[in-house]
Amino acid sequence: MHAKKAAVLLAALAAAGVLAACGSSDSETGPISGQSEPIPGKAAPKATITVENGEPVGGIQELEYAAGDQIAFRVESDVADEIHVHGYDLMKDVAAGGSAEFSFPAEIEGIFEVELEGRKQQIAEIRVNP
Ligand SMILES: [Cu+2]
Repeated sequence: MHAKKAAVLLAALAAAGVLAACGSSDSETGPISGQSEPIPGKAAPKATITVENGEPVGGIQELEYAAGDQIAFRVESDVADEIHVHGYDLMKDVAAGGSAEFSFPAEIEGIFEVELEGRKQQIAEIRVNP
């Protein structure tokens, strides 16, 4: 009787643990993918998104990659804001008249917004094809 009750309790705890772990640590995230150097010849040319008066010059920039590519772009902005890459959930501050650079592997497929978070202004769209 007691043993069975304990087993049920353990199962419940295990289930709760799985739920609690959701979102915090992703087991799919590779071990040392942090500062991966762009591979010469493989890396796409680095795009530059210029922001003037808080808006992307030439409209929302479309950046297209294949899964596994290195996504690399630079934002030059005349306004201070925080740049948010959706999907990959990367954030970087940019100062007025400053720039911010992003470089990360295209490991999530789909279409993702890049946004000036404070202004809720989309500046680019990243498309990662399978
Ligand atoms: Cu955002």
